Amino acid sequence: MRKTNQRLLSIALSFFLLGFSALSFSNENINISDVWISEAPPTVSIMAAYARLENTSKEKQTLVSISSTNFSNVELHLSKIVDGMARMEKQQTLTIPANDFIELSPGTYHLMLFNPKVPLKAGDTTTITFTFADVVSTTVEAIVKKRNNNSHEHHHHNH
Ligand SMILES: [Cu+2]
Repeated sequence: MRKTNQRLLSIALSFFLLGFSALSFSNENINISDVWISEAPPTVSIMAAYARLENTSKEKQTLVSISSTNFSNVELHLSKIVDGMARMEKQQTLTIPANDFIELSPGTYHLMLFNPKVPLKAGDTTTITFTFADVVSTTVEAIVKKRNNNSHEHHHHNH
């Protein structure tokens, strides 16, 4: 598990794009930064979002739910290549080891945002609330950006 996380982390880092605006929030346990939503055509009902989740505490922290007032629901997914095919699996929780971080980024962990109430285009912002077990919920601002790499798109994804 640990090894898998390390590999995913390095994949995540290789996708990491510099220059995100510093939209961040921290409490004593969790620091959430670089929260962004990939711009999608207005007809698309699912958007993908990414963030850096850092655990600054001495205990592991587990993300148990995510929500956004602008979307009907939010899921955490993990993209994987299975038999040469890109697939994603819904994750119920995500545990960040003590003093470690997990990057949600194209090709690995990501958030899927369903049914936007207000359409979002590049430059718009909305809020996303992250709830960790035993920690007060954290609401952060997310900015919509154009995706500037060629990783697989999410609108082929069926739910
Ligand atoms: Cu997904």
